[in-house]
Amino acid sequence: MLKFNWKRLGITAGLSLTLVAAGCGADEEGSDDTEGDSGEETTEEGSDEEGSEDEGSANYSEEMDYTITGIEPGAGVVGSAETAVEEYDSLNGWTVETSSGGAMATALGEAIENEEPIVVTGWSPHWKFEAYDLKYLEDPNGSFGEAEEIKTMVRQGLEEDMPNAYTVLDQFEWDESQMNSVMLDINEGASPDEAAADFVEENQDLVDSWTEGAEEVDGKEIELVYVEWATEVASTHVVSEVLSNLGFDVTPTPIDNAVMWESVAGGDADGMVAAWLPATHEDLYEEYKDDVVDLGANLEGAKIGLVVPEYMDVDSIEDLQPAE
Ligand code: PBE
Repeated sequence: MLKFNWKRLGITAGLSLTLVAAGCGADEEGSDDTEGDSGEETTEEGSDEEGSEDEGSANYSEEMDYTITGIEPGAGVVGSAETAVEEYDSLNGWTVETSSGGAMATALGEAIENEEPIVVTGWSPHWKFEAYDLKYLEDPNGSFGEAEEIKTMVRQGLEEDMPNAYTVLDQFEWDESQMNSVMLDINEGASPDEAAADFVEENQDLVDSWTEGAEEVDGKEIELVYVEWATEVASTHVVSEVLSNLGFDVTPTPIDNAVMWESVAGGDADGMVAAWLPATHEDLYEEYKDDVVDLGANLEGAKIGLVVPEYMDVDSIEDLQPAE
């Protein structure tokens, strides 16, 4: 404790120098920082971190208030993070703060701007890996599973009722870089509809492989459900665009994860392209697998885990420090 205080003192001295050197720039950076629980100390802490690159992970953990920045409570990755908190001694006393995928991305961007430590519940593909230098923390206990795939699930009876939509949903499959290009477009300001339309226009061969054997229809209604995660916004709008071009009247409906599964299983929605398996949505899959039709992977090599900025000197979940 004494050692720690001495270190803080050194950092504070360093900070004064940094502030002198940086002029009013440092003030500006801290002044619009309103997110998070760190309260009145946010500005100081942000600047601390800039002047103390050799700080150990003990200070990181305390600076983060032993908090993992999570997303929606219903997300599989949040459940896995809660499991990790139970399984890892290094996460003893930590909490998983839930919010939304968008709020997580904002918090991550702000932390990076200020070179502050942050641990988020992350997943890939995701534009954040293109936008920032990030790394997954190693997960020796396997709380976050291994490689995941994103699968397509449709309601029972869809094949008979809408064989052409079924064909497209069955054949829809792309890779990480293709999905990333749509996510990045949306992150840079395109609407999901615009980004999807551009992608479809520019990738006609790929799209032809999805629509092969499907015939045009005349305004038949179809509803696809999804959760507003960057990955699912991208995939759902691309598939919706392809179905619209075939003549379907498509409604993409954003809802909660559990409701997404439930509505496809109950036949209220026609399908979804957002099933993360085998680990992320394992519980939901177990609950609904007999009532949905599994059309297989639409993307291979997905992953979930705890993600930190590269500048943090931690490589494994075990490098974090428990709350005392
Ligand atoms: N995700 C993105 C979801 C699946 C897709 C990783 C945030 C989840 O954790 O359930």
